[in-house]
Amino acid sequence: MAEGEIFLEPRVYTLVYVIQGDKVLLIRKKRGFGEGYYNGPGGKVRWDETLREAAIREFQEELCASPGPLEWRGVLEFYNNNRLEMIVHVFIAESYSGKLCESDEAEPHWFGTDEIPYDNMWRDDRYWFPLLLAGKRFYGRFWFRDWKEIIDYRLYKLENP
Ligand code: 6U4
Repeated sequence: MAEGEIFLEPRVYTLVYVIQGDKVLLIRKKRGFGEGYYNGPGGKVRWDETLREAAIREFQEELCASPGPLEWRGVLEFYNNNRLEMIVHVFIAESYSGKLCESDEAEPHWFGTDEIPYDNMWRDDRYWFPLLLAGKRFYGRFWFRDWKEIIDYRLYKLENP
């Protein structure tokens, strides 16, 4: 098979964090992958939409409201049992419009930036979230075993040239 014909299974996802002063908006996932964990709103990017369109759509589906202008902050690759499974683009917004709701998928919660609930988040978040809060851009690769423990990771800060 020619290289260009290889079909890649990993899917592309988005995550959006609204940061207002020293508060961050997280959701508690009520169902699906990562159920019970706090995370940003987000989900799978469809083939007919851009990353930003997907990030806005998922935010709206999960929280009823719409995010303000999105700033791209980083990309994360997640490997499970040595297979690349997810490529996740992380955005922040300083504002949102509309009224936040609880949906079937998610429950919104605000947290102080010094009280991020890492023990109830994906294991990788404790590594890269501080970079997000510090205003950095980043590229991270995380190798999970059975989606539970992290067996290795690399995290790079992306600096302006
Ligand atoms: P549907 O059922 O189609 O609405 P889908 O669009 O597949 O859901 P969902 O909710 O399964 O999306 O997406 C998973 C979300 O979890 C994405 O936003 C990416 C995020 N995610 C996955 N692994 C993560 C990890 N290790 N750390 C993290 N976020 C992760 O912080």
